[in-house]
Amino acid sequence: MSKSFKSGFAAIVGRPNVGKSTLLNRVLGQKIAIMSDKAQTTRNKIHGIYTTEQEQVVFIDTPGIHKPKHKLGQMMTSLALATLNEVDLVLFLIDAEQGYGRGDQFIIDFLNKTSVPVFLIVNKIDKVHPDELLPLIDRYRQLYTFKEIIPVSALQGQNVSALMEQIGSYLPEGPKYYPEDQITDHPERFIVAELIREKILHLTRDEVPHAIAVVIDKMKVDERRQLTEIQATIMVERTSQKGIIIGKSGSMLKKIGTLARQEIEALIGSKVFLELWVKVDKNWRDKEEELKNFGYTV
Ligand code: GDP
Ligand code: MG
Ligand code: K
Repeated sequence: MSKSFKSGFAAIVGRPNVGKSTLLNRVLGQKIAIMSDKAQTTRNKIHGIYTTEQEQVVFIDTPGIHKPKHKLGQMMTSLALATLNEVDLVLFLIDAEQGYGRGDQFIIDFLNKTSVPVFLIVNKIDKVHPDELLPLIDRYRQLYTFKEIIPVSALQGQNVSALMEQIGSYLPEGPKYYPEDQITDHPERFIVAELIREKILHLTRDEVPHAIAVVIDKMKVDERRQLTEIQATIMVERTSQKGIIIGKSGSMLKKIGTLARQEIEALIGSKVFLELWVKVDKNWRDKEEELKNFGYTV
């Protein structure tokens, strides 16, 4: 019997130059080194997708968690907070040599507003004497209750496989969001899924919990008809939720589709043919125990 597949989203946060990109490169291999330079997204930016036989981790960046520099700062901050509440795990990276800095407090204030499990990743251990690690870790421990504290060297690779193992143990059961050979995402694809999800959450208010996922099954440009064909599946865990999302004679699904399509068209600058499916998958987010362990109220 094979174990069930686990998957989830991990946000990587930390001050500039602590080694976030280096860690991702290390975890994902060379291929990720050149990331798409496509338009900046207002929300999450996928950095990379790590897939093994048993699990898939989607690493995302949360832009708003850096100290706001511009007028949009406030909005970005609340978006980042929303993001952090939706991921399965936060990896908070620090630089063992630099130690504590003011930027860290900004991030910790953020973390204090969420209930998501957070790992403290003490990076660049190759640059310090082991004796220096404990006092540093103690300092951070006083500021926040981390689920795990893992010293690594992203550059040299020490302890990175142990980190991946720990990440795996915190992932809920879930689907393979992306094909195993895909290590990065078209930003558009991700935003499209997010836009659809946003419409659902908005239109159904509290009737449908956050335990839904939108998976883009197909996104293809039809040159001849000059439009983009998109097929997406909305995954819910109960039949009753499916009913709410479809609505009377399909009215809710139609509303979701129309609103999402308008925004997607504006985003990608092309006409869109959007087909939405709703699928009940009991295993999807069937992990109340785990969520409770993490401090969520279900
Ligand atoms: P980011 O801004 O957080 O994405 O940081 P980067 O990944 O760009 O790393 C900033 C600098 O720190 C680069 O020069 C990296 O080579 C260096 N760096 C990252 N991780 C390590 C590490 O584990 N050990 C050492 N010695 N240097 C590192
Ligand atoms: Mg970077
Ligand atoms: K970054």
